[in-house]
Amino acid sequence: MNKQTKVWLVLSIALSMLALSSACSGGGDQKAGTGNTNTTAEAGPYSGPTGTISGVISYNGTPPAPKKIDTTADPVCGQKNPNLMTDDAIIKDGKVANTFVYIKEGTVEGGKKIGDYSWATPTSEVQLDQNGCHYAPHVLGVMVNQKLKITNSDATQHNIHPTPKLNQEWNQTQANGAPPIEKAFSRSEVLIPVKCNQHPWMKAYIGVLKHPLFSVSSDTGAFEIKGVPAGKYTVVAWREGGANGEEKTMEVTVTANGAAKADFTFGGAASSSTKPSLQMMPALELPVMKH
Ligand SMILES: [Cu+2]
Repeated sequence: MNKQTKVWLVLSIALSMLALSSACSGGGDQKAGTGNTNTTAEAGPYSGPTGTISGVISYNGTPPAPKKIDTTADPVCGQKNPNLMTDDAIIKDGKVANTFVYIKEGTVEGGKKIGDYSWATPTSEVQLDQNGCHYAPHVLGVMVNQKLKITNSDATQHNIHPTPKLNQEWNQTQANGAPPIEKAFSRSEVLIPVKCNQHPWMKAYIGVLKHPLFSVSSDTGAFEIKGVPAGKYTVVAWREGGANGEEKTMEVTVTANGAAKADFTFGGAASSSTKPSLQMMPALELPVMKH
């Protein structure tokens, strides 16, 4: 048979396997990419020993260069920030800023799941500023129901528009001099893209979690997550890139008062996931189904 027929054959087998597997799992699996732990049993607040997870986010190879943004659509932006650059890849000396690192799931010493514990909503708010027609910070984390305070430091109007999949979508205009907008997200979701309806280049990402075990890498690529219950976890590092960002995963063990290391590297061979998926179909290995 010719190549095209082969591709279609493999594709249709893969599709029927997919249909089978979702029938087996009962369709209740929502964990893909959300960090949702779907808690069923509450273990209350955690009070045992903790440690830290820290590391550095590196980039292997030549990173994409920032590009100058054309701000002619709004002269106020150009006046305040004449050299506005894209901030999807802030990579300096091979170290990656704005990577969202978080504990996705895992087991606390003693056997309970991390998602079974409850965490108090911080009374402090997290700020998202619009300054120079640019969101600052570019990537941030909040806890479920924690207050997000959005400010406008520009002499122009912005329109903040998060586009979540699990939370309520909204968009709101914030004029020059308008008071802060206060919002919160009621469900965990990693991550929610935020855009500005006035300035198409403005983008931010908000990670929403039920626990405080997350961090964003700084300009040196460094991050630290404090107060992690002793246990064994899946730690995810997410950075902007492609349609939905890029993710790296690592199993990390945290001991009482211990300092666990988790260094992540993006770039290089990691770019293989950007190939069109159909191109990879003929080489697809069919999984063995377990029922
Ligand atoms: Cu704007």
